[in-house]
Amino acid sequence: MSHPVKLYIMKGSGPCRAIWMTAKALNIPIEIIDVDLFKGENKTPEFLKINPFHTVPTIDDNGFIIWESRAIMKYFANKYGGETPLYPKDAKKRALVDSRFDFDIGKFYPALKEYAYPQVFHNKPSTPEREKDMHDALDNLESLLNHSKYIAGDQMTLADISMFCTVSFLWMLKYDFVKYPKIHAWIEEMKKLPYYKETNQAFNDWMHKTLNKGQ
Ligand SMILES: N[C@@H](CCC(=O)N[C@@H](CS)C(=O)NCC(=O)O)C(=O)O
Repeated sequence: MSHPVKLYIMKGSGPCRAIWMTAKALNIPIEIIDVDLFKGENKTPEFLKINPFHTVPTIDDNGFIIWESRAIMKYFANKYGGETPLYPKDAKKRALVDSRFDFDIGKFYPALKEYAYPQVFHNKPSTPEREKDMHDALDNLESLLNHSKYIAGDQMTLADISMFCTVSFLWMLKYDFVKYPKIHAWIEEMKKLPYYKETNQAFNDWMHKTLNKGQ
């Protein structure tokens, strides 16, 4: 008998939200196992046996274990998605989606990490160089959205979910997207997804708690 897919996640984390949103989008039966990084639950011998890299998200699909959110999202679509437009089978359409996934992990996320993490986690100001890299990545994203409603065409794909979860970390800085009207509109569109609220509640709660503390 097949069991629900076990998602080892910390609910507020970006990549964890991304795989949770994907599971919801594809109606995959799941069991959530909370892993609290602040309590070191990703470094216990039990968890290290599952994922020696000690990262979340990690999934266990009836004995098949894999980590790295983008690989998990693609696995979900390949295994459970059928003909889903979220990860099209057509080679060219899929290449576009993969290209956006790579832009997310290869350029946008590193710029965001350098720019935002020191401010959010260590209360350290940013530097002009980091700001420039962040703006450059945001300009790239805005230009994609100048050409189409979503980042890989006029239909939403898994790359939008992944990118949305990355970009939303900027809310922690009360980031003003006024310079980026297309990104702003796209964020508002993504928030309308029926599973947005449930899967992003913990992040939004954490953000409000953190921001209120700083006031
Ligand atoms: N590229 C990975 C990043 C995973 C990652 O770094 N997750 C963080 C939480 S957001 C984590 O588990 N950190 C704990 C650690 O690295 O020990 C993905 O997309 O899944």
